[in-house]
Amino acid sequence: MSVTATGLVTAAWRRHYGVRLDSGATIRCVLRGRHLAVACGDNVRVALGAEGEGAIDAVEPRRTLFFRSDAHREKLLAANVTQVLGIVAPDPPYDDELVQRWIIAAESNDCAFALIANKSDLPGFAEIKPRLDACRALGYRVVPLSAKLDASPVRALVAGQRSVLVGQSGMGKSTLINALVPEGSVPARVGEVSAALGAGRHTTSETTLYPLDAQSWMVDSPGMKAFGLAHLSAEAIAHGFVELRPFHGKCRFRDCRHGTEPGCAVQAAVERGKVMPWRVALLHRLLAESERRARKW
Ligand SMILES: Nc1nc2c(ncn2[C@@H]2O[C@H](COP(=O)(O)OP(=O)(O)OP(=O)(O)O)[C@@H](O)[C@H]2O)c(=O)[nH]1
Ligand SMILES: [Mg+2]
Ligand SMILES: [Zn+2]
Repeated sequence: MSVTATGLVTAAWRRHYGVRLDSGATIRCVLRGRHLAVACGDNVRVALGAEGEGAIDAVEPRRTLFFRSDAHREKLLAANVTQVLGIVAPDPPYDDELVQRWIIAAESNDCAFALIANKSDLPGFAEIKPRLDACRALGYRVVPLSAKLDASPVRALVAGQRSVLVGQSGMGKSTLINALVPEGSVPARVGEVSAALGAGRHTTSETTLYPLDAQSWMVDSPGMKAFGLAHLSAEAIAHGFVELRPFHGKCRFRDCRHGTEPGCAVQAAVERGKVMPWRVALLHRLLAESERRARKW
């Protein structure tokens, strides 16, 4: 008879996992069963092997599951998180569309979202301020800081929370995590931004959970260039637009797509300056993506 234990998934690298058992030891595990999908932050049951390794054979029900997807596959980033933290910086240049997609994914999980604006010590920081304000205007917290010099502005935000940190390569995810983890814990690897590529060389290739204190942890994820929302329904996408929620059911047509339909409450709000036109354009783009996918299936 095999011995079983329970624990928390603290590292995920392809089909290999690190699990911190309730006893305190961390062991390497594989998955038992092709149907299982596991992410950092999952509470799992492990069948212990003779060599100090284990096989994950069951996953506890999750509160949330944060992942991205394209037409072919899903990439799990973290389970049971309470908040999604996006991180951007003036260098390498960052992509606003990615930020928007994190927001929609966070909202679909009923997770809080906040944006960390890193590298405030760089001279180019002032130039990204208008873009940060656009995120603030939607009601999301934006925390400017220099992870390299002082990570304290983010401490109150992560206290008591289970967070996943997402961002393009080179934005400073691992640097920030290293500044937040308690003294003596294993540091995350930090890379040099490759100037030749104008973008960060990918330094972090696995997803790792770092305990911050007894109540809080944070997941460091590999840098991403895209964030597919192929798993979200049209309803979930629309739900992700917080500022459009008050107009739900207020258009003349029940199935209004908030395009050129007469009596559209959303377009009326755009005209009054209450809703940003680029957000409605984003909604249309994401809905079109979702429809193309539905036709394929
Ligand atoms: N000037 C400045 N540089 C920073 C700051 N934070 C991080 N960096 C630098 O940015 C580079 C990338 O940092 P990482 O922490 O490895 O970035 P990452 O987001 O983890 O990158 P991936 O693991 O590739 O996704 C490193 O050279 C850091 O030293 C900051 O606040 N200011
Ligand atoms: Mg990293
Ligand atoms: Zn409408």
